[in-house]
Amino acid sequence: ESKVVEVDFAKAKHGTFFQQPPQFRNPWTSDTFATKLTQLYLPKEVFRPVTVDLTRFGDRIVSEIDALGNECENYPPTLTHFDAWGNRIDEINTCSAWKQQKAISAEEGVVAIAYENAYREYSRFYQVLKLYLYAPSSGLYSCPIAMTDGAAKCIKSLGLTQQSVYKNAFERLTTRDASQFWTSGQWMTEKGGGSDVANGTETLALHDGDDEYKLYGYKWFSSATDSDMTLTLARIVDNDGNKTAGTKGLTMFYLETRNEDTKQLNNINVVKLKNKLGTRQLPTAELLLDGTRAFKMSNEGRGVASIADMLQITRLHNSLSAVSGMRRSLAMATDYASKRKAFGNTLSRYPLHNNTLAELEIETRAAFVLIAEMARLLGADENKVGSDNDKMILRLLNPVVKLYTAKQSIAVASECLESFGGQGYIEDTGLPKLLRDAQVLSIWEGTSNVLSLDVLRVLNKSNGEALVCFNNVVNQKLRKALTTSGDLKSSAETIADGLNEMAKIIAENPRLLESGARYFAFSLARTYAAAVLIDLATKTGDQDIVVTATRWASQDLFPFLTNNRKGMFSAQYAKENRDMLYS
Ligand code: UCC
Ligand code: FAD
Repeated sequence: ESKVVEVDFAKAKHGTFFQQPPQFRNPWTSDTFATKLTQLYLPKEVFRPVTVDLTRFGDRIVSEIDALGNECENYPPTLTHFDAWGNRIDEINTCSAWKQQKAISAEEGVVAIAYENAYREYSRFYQVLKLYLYAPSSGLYSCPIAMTDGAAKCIKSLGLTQQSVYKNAFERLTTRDASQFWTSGQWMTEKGGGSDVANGTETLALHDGDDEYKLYGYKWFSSATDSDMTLTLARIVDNDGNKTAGTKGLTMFYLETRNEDTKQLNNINVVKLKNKLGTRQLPTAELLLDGTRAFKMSNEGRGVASIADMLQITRLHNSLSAVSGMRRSLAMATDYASKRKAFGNTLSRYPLHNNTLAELEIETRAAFVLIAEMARLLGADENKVGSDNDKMILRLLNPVVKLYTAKQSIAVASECLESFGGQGYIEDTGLPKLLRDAQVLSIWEGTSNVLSLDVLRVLNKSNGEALVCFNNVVNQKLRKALTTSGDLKSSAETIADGLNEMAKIIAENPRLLESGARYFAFSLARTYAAAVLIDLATKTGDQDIVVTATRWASQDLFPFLTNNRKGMFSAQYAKENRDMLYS
């Protein structure tokens, strides 16, 4: 007689094992490194109210905002060209979660904080922290927020906050009142070139009285096209039909996307929505401007130089988004490692797995240091408490930090996905979008190479003074460590020697920078982060920071020197490249 044996799959349809998913915790209180560093950067009387707000906001992100962010991913925007009666309407339809993100951004003051300036030179730091928590849960609403902040900064820099149309725009961009809040676009890229804007811009501006113009052109990439206004570039045509080529022919314009009374689009055709690898939450469109009413905002021919104020801000937002993406991916990966078992143990018990994650942790910490420094320097500059050195470093580090953090965020997101095994590749875990959305960060707002060339622009414009200033500032941060002993001292010596060698090589042969610009920028990013970490480690003696500093500084901090030794920036190498690639 056969015995009935109960086996696990006898009745179950899906097996009996269910993996505990990673848990998303308050991104502020769970981020021990960010909270520790913030206490070192902010005076106590500022830290206290800021951490109260960030703790509350962190809870709101977990309980409410993150789900809205996922909804934005799951319900991407669509475009309706015609209504039922054949009228051209070009309506961009966004989900309700996207609209709620707009209201949340206003209420939480993610732009306003910087302009209310309640904590003076620390206000930018506070704003950057808030955005750092918000970005990965914002469903890419962080993108319009970046451009909104950039537009407000532009209006302020040009001294226009009290004037005509700009007064209303500035108040709306920086308000906390959701019913009044406006977002801005940034329409720079045309088909002929997004990097070389000066030669790529075909859009023409015809004078229409006073500062008013009508714009005709085709904007090839315009994100968050549901924005209320935008800043853009165009070439003014004079009464004889003449226009100036290149940078000198470009002027910056302000325009509102809809007519205030009729709510009709401002002679803008939304030709199509882009079909993108990531950032699917975000309506990115091709736009035809067909007599769009606009106001000349910059002096004639100063378009690129004027919109650079916007770039300074949007590139900072890009950097903080990169770092927050790294932190979010890693937070999920470490939580998962403590739950997922393989070969009898949780992953967190395997030194090999931990080595992999710890490298990402060090990378993320160094990247956080870079954005903390950017926030500190920008706040100081805006409140006129920074030195001339600070101003120079702010300008130099802006492209450096953007390009470096963007690149690292892609690598970190990719490795974190792998740490989930197959689940990292599965859409409804929400993980793949972390990689998709990271990939854009090194493309928009200037690609890695174009930003490396911007670093050279800073050196050239300052006659090399920027590099001297950089070396001085870094050496200053190393001073204390150089008087101690042990790992921190030897790291400091390596950096000081490397900086000298790099400066000498460049002085002898500046042309090496033409092909070495990217590795040069990487070297600046790595050494700057190392110097700040070493400085903090020596000043505080905090073991966690000492370990971070020592590990960070033990990698190749000078890829420019390493690759120069290989002859990578030589004419011979360049010729071999051409033969290899295009033969
Ligand atoms: O991608 C975009 C939006 C994406 C969505 C928003 C995401 C926000 C982050 C979200 C996070 C989730 S908008 C498109 C962005 N496009 C770019 O970034 C363009 C990339 N290309 C460049 O950056 C190029 O280097 C150009 C366009 C700036 C090069 O133009 P030119 O005309 O060839 O450059 P010039 O002749 O060297 O510079 C003209 C003037 C000079 O000033 P003056 O005349 O006083 O000597 C430069 O010093 O502009 C000044 N200038 C700058 N000033 C040029 N770049 C800068 C700068 N970065 N800062 C200050
Ligand atoms: P190109 O300029 O053609 O560059 C191609 C490659 O050549 C790049 O790798 C670049 O690094 C390299 N390169 C170019 N010049 C040099 C050089 N001198 N030396 C070495 N390498 C070089 N733009 C807007 O204006 N507004 C927006 O809202 C906006 N939203 C976007 C949203 C998304 C999702 C994307 C993907 C792009 C968006 N862009 C937007 C456009 C973006 O800013 C441009 O794509 C970007 O600046 C690069 O320009 P390009 O595409 O013309 O590339």
